[in-house]
Amino acid sequence: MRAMASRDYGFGDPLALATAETGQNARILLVEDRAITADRLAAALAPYHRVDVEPDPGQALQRAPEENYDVILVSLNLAGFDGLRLCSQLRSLDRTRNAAVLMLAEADDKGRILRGLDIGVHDYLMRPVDRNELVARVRSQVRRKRFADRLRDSVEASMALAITDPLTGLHNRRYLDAHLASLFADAARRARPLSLLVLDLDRFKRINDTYGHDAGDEVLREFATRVRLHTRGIDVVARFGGEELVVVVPDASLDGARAIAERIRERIESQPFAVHSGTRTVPVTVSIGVASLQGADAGPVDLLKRADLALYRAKEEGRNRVVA
Ligand code: GH3
Ligand code: MG
Ligand code: MG
Ligand code: MG
Repeated sequence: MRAMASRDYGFGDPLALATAETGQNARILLVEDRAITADRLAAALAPYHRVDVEPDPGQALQRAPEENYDVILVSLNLAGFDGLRLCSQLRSLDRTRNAAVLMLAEADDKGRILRGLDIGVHDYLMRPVDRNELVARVRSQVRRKRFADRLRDSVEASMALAITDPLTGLHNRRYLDAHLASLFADAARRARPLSLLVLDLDRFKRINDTYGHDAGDEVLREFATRVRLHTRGIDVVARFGGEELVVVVPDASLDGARAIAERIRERIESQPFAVHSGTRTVPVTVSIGVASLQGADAGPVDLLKRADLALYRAKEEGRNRVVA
């Protein structure tokens, strides 16, 4: 049975926001195998929420991770099944652990109620369930859950910001520093090669001086796009400094990495970069230093140092080239 709430208001609708604020219009799963009770509880919640009823605990466990419920009400007294076990599974599954779980209990369930609260079940209701109390307790859980969802979203967003370069959208140096060591350890453990490219635009200062700083920014963004286009998903591309990128290439030998670097160098040189919103183009070239993991390397810092030395030689030898 599915009882629909009043109206399905669109996102951004002030009325929808108002109902969200008051902890209403939530998605609720009621796991109850007594049909009369299930109907009565669903009817009490239906004016405010979207309610699904599921009498079978096995089905409930399959359904819950797919449907993203806000609140799951679980009867502790299902025929031949301990509802507490379902509560515990819902609390531990990745896809359901953010839902609020409430137990429907009877007077002699005191022990299981305490165990339930102990494993993180949010609240409980005693039978016979009072309609007003049901509505109030569900609303308070919806409010708490929405607050927790918002908090989690904003924490995730600021974590993403902390490791992203705002101009290019690439990973920043902080991310590279944090991940290079683990990529290094991973390669050593699997006895696989690991290579690193340091890319630095040639005479970039001149581009800034000639076309302006904004045009320089446009060139940097396009530089990042092209490098990403010519690397794989598992390669880590990071903005290391001003006009300097680092690419970490797992599983690539020195020869393989040199070939990747040469392809990137060629893709930068062959197609002039659009600046001033596409009204003119600028020729750009890049120099690239390449180094690969060697038994003698003490750590990622050595690898970076060798790639940087190779880059220095590429500049010395006339720029627009790859040195490995
Ligand atoms: P080389 O071939 O030796 O690398 O010469 P270069 O001019 O590229 O090297 P240099 O390191 O002297 O200049 C790098 C310039 O990059 C200087 C700095 O103003 C510019 N730069 C650094 N970050 C940014 C940025 O975010 N935007 C723009 N537009 N320019 C930047
Ligand atoms: Mg420089
Ligand atoms: Mg440069
Ligand atoms: Mg530089």
